[in-house]
Amino acid sequence: MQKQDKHKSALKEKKGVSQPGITNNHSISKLKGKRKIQPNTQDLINKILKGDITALSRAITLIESRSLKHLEKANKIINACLPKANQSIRIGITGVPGVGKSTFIEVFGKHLTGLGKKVAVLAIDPSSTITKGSILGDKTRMEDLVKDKNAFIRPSASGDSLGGVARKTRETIILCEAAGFDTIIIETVGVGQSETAVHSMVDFFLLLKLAGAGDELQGIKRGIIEMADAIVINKADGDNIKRAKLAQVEFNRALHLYPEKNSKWMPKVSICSAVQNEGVKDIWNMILEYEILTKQNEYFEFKRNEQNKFWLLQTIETQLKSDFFNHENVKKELKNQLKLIENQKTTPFIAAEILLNL
Ligand SMILES: Nc1nc2c(ncn2[C@@H]2O[C@H](COP(=O)(O)OP(=O)(O)OP(=O)(O)O)[C@@H](O)[C@H]2O)c(=O)[nH]1
Ligand SMILES: [Mg+2]
Repeated sequence: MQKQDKHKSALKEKKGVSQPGITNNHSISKLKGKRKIQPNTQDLINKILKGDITALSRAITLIESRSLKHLEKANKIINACLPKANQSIRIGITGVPGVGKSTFIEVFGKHLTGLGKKVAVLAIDPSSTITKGSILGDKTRMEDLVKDKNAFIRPSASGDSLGGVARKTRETIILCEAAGFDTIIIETVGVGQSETAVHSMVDFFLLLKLAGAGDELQGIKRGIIEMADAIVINKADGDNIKRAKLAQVEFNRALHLYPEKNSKWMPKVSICSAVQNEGVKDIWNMILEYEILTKQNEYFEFKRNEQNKFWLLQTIETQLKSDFFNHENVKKELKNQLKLIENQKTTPFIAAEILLNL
């Protein structure tokens, strides 16, 4: 673009002419009116407890906010919701990208709402901490479920760390339960530590798999098999059925090699086709079976208690860490100590001690 002569600029103003203040009363009252719409905490609580989805979404946004004021509000809401939470079954679903999680959840969720259940779908997406994207960005893959008035789908919260995202998800679970959602589904891609995070907040953990080339147990993390209450081989349709059945046999054999779980539940392997809606109902029946067994032997309560203890410790750890690193003196001295380490004038241990003593 050619450089404009500054005297010809359209932005030029005459000397001595200043902008008038805002004197438009209509605009002022409109602005004030908008401010009033800002949700009042008690109002939000009342509405959430009545199952109002808009209020629920707003409260979740407060949980996800970085503003201290919002977080204070969020904490009030969570506290008020806590007594109404807990009446649900929480199901974790994991599997590699493309295995069919979204497709499965859509069909599974529709089946549940068909049974009169209220289903909330949340996600933990470790990649979202980097890309700020989300697993459920593909809400379109859940077209029918999105439209269902008994379903609530919330894309993954983004944050700096998996721990932060996980905390927000746990708090979101509480709000959803208080709003009357009795089935909570938490989806995650099997990347990094996200499965462990999801495992520590659900009652039932389901691993979606594809039938491979007969070497099913290759390349699957041992830990994840130990966490799974069910392995479901998806895409068991067309030419794939035979392979899926073979994989089922092989996984079953492998699972029997693992020691009995504290829950006394023997993990099950089943096959399904999310696309053709085959075998999806059976998976719900399996989860019900699990619920009956573990409520009878009291493992269900026990596990939730253990999870709460775990999250208490986690929360303290996170809080201490953030308090420490946000401390003014620490911030200053940390730079100093890092320099000293760079110049080999101190050791990490001495530096740490100095910082911790601050
Ligand atoms: N043949 C067949 N295809 C399926 C089945 N389930 C899902 N698909 C297809 O597999 C592809 C991936 O499905 P998604 O549901 O998006 O998979 P996802 O696990 O949610 O993937 P990410 O969100 O990327 O982690 C889509 O093209 C689906 O249509 C199934 O049961 N059979
Ligand atoms: Mg998906």
